This record gives sequence, C-alpha cells and structure tokens, in this order.
Amino acid sequence: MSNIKSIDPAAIEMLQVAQAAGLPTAFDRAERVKPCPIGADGACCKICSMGPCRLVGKVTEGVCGATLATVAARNFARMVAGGTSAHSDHGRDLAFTLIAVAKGEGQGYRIRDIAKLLTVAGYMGIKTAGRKVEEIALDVGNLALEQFGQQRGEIIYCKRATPKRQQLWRELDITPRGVDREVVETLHRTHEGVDLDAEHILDHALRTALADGWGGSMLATDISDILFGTPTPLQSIANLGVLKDDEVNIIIHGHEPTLSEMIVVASQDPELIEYAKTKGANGINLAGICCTSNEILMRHGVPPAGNFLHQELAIITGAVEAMVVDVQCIMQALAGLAQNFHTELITTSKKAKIPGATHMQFDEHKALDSAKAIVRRAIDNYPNRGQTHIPPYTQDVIAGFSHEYLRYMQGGYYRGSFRPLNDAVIAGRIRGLAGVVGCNNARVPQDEGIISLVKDLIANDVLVVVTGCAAHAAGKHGYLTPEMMSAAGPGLREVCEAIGIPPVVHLGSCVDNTRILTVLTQVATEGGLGEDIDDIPGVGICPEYMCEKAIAIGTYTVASGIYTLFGVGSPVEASEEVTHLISEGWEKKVGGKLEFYTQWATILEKSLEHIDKKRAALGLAVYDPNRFGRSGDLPLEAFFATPPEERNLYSRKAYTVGAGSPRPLTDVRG
Ligand code: BF8
Repeated sequence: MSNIKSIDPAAIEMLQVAQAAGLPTAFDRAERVKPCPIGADGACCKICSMGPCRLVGKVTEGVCGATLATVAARNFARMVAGGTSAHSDHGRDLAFTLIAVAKGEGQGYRIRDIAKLLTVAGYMGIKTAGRKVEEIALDVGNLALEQFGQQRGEIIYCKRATPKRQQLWRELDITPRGVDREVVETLHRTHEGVDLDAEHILDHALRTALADGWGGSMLATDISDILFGTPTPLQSIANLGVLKDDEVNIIIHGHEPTLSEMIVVASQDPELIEYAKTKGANGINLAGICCTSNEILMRHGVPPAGNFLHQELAIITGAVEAMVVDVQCIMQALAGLAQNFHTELITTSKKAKIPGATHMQFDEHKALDSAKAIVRRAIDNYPNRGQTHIPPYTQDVIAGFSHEYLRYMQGGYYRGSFRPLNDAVIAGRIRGLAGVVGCNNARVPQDEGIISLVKDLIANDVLVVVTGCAAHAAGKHGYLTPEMMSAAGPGLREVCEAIGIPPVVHLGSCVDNTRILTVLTQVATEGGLGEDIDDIPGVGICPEYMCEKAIAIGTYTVASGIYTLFGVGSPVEASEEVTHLISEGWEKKVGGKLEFYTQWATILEKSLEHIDKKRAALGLAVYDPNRFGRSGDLPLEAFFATPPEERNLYSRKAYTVGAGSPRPLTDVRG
C-alpha cells in the first residue's frame, strides 16, 4: 500500500486546491483523527453503563464477565444489523412508492418494466393472468412490504437460491423469517446479558444478513427495475470533469432512486431549462455521487462525478449550485464546507437532516413537484457562483449491465443462458469470477486497492463485476471500457470479444450486489460448475470497505457460499476465536468464509488460490495462462510496461459538450 491519498488524478488535483484554500477534507481528518485501536479491533464493549469495558492486555473480561469473543461477536452482529437496516429501509421505501404508483398516487412515476413486474409476481406466487398491471403491482408492493414485518416462515425470495442452499439454511436454522424481525432480534440478543455464546451470536448475524441479501436489498433492486426500468448497457463519462462551467450543476448524492429519477425528469423540463437560461446558464447539468449515481448512470447515462471520497471535492470545484442528498454515506462535513462556496446542500429525506443544510422534504406522492422545486432552487443559485476549478479529467464508461442483460447477451431472448460463460470457465479461458465491490475509505489510498485488484484479476483471466463505489473507481480509471480487453489475459479477452462485454462489468449500486447472487445462482443451476454457489470458482472482494452496509453485504455473500475478502482491517481483530469462527468456522457451515487482509497482494494471492482450489474440486482443467492465444494487438506485457499517462487512460482534456458525452437523457415517464 502506498502513502499517497488517492490514485485518482482529479482527486489529487482537487486536494491541492483544497490545501491552497485551507479547506480540510476527510483525507486530512483521517490523518488527524487516529482510529481508536481498541474499538477498531472489536475489543470495546459499550452496551451498558458499567462500561465501556476495554478488553486489552490483562483485561480479558468485562465487568459482567463478557469475554473478548462475546464482545467482538456482539459488535460484529450489530454492524450487520445496521447495514441490513440501511439497505432494507431503502427497499421498504421503494415498496411504498410502488404501492403509491399502483394506486395512481405516485405523481410523475409509472411502471416502466412490466416484464420484470410479471417475473417478480411469479417469484411471489401472485396471479397475473387477466389482471391489470396496477392490480399486480399493488399485490407485489403489498407482499414486498410484508417481507419486512413478517414474523414466521421464510422470506419469500429465499426460494430463488439453489435447492441445496435453501436446505442448508433450513438445517442450520438461519433462513430469515422477516427483515425487521431479524434486525430486532440481533439488537435483543446483543443487549447486555442475553446471547453470550459468540458462535450462536454469529449464526444470527448470518440470518440477519440473509434478510438483507435475499430480502430487503433484493426487493430494492427488483422494485427499482419495475419502476424505473431494468438496466441495459449504455455509454457515459465519469469523474469530476463532468461538471460544466457554463451550466447549472446539480449533484445528486445518496442512495434511493425515487428522488434522483424525478430530478432527472425535472432537469429536462423545457420551462426549467429556459429558466436556467434567464439566469445566464446554458442548461442544467446533472451528475451523481455514490450509489444514487450508479442508479441514474445505469438507467439514464447521467455521468458520475465520483465515489464516496469525491463528495467534498465536488463542492471544492466551486461549480456546484446544489448538492441534493437523501440517505447514507453523506458526510456531515459537507454543510460546513459548502458555506465556503455558493453551493446549497439540500436534504430531502424525512429520515435525514444535517445542521446547516436546507431541508426540502421529498414526498413520493408529489414527486415531480418536489423535484422541480429543488431544480428551480439550484437555478436561482447560479448567479451566485464565484471562481471555479473543475479538474479536466473524464473517462468513458460503459455501464448498466443487469443479470437479465448478461443472460440475453449469451444467446438473445430465444436462447439466453449462462452456458457460454460456464463453458468458458470449464475450459479455463476464464479462470474464475470475482465481484469487486464496496466503498472508499479515507484510511487507505482512494481507489488503490480496487484498481490494483481489478487490474491483476483481469490480467489473470478472472472476469470481474463491480458495484457501488468500486464501480465508480473502475469507471474513473478507464476499466469500464471495451478497450480494457487489452489488459485482460488472453482467454478472458477472447470470451469478452466473442460475447461483447468488457472484462470489468458494471452491475450497479450496492443494493445491486443481489444481482451477483442471482447471476451466481443461475451459473450454479446452468450445469458443469457444481450445484451451488460455493462450488463455483469465484470470490467476493471489498478492498476499501468503510461502513456497516459493507459488513452486512460481506456476511450475506458468505452465507450464500462465497469466499469474501475485505481490505482495510478486521473489526474482530482482537479475538482469535471470532476471527476463526467467521473464517474456517463459517466455511464449514455455509461454504463461504470472511477474511480481512491489509495488503492488496495478499487479497489477490488468496483469491487466485481459492479459485484454483475450486477448479480442482470440480475436476476442471488446471488454469494455464499460455493455453489460449492472444487475439489482440497490444501484448499484455507491453501494456503494463507503458506509463499510465501514455495508455490514454487519463484523458486530461477539457470537457466539451458532445465529445464523449452520454446519450441523451431519457424521460422516465417514457
Ligand atoms: O452503498 S460503496 S461508500 S455509496 S456504502 Fe457508501 Fe460504500 Fe460507496 Fe453506496 Ni455502498
């Protein structure tokens, strides 16, 4: 790991601007505010007022006698519950929006993907024949909502897993019953003096995480597709250079697509565009940060301005009229920082206010009116803009693959399947599969872990899918383009050329990690790669994780059978027992294991070792990097021997309208 703050040239430039202006950012605060080593390792118990008890050195138990393993397991389980709550509350809000739309009360929205609605109704056992779309949508919305409050039985989407996995979950008694029930039970069990057996606590953490992955998050993905359309690949551009000097720049930051979809519509309103012109701007320019950005990128081509650590840098450009936020991953520091500029920070969720921000509550029943009011406010702010500094870095991206589209690419509607992909893995053209997902973390160089792993994985013929802020990183550094085939190993390159996909596939936001579960289940049931997800030569990697949501995702991927590796550091480092329980212990139970490594090279080595071990267990050909010929024109060694700036990865060019700009935004009302 290097000592630099970021490997992104736009971030490096903006950090210099911030330093010159005396404006601190998370990058600086990470240096000033050292992590508490006791809390970071999971050894601090602060769930009762006899503590906090710090279990370090000779102190091996708390005042109540709680052991280090119990404390670390409780802390971990609470992180899973926090992450599950965040993703699932997002899914719940989408269910409410679907119900409002079905009743004709969702102003500006409509059901855009009827085929997906029918598929979801099929999963849920809801009758569709001879019924109106709205009636089906109402039943889907209501049944989705029930999944949160359900007290008994099984979350309905668990049956989308392989039969073997469903059986395993039942045998272990970890099939989730209802989202809210599992989260509440985690909080109860981890209250002082309840569940004091580390393994037993961690079993329930698996169950809670499954309620996220096969419940709240999967519902969030499906309902978003029903309401806003299932993504298909499109072209856009990424990084801070997407901001425009001569237009009203609005950044949409957060997670829930209900708000951002309507702001996309409002920003194309001819009246508002004319209004912007009366204020001296040439138009209205939308850009995204964090996962809401992935949502509107993959459905409308709205350019992403960056990932988690870009949020402050965007404001420091001085070119942002409004940063509109809803929930999750929004730094409180934005409010104070914005006061140094004309930027208005606008909060919109009933659940989230920030001191110093303007609150304009978003109501899905009056969604379009709310969105227009926000856009108008941003336009009114344009004349207040001072000096700007937009770093001139953009990168072309192809984004917006869904599992439906991946299937379609492998045979069209007539014969879509995962057969070609499975055959390529069986033959060894593709060594294995990897999901590289998750956040930025100011304690490690921004994007370094994500990019070094993506680069080395594809060079080793591993097909990579990316989501969340890792997807943004891949986009900013040029890895979401077909040209990146030249950086892939020869076997992977051949498959990508034949199917027409880049070696790094953008699969969406963080709730869309559930698309990975669906893809892997389809790969497992396609035949030739075992019977279940844990048979597949594949790994999940979260190099730069930052929050509880990432821990919840990592836990549900493990419970689904995936070996999952995190960077940064372990939140249970202090307890050898818990470290063992979530690694070898979970592998014995569910086939997947969770491990934390601070070195990118170790993560790569462990990933490839695991992929090869799974290949051997399936009796597949031993991976041979020289078996398949090169089809390309730039030998791999030559590519990596070339300095990055000469690979044309970072096009330091002034952003111009037209050249490399995304396809025209579509009106979500169709
Ligand atoms: O849900 S990857 S920093 S933006 S938590 Fe947040 Fe992490 Fe980014 Fe999306 Ni996911």
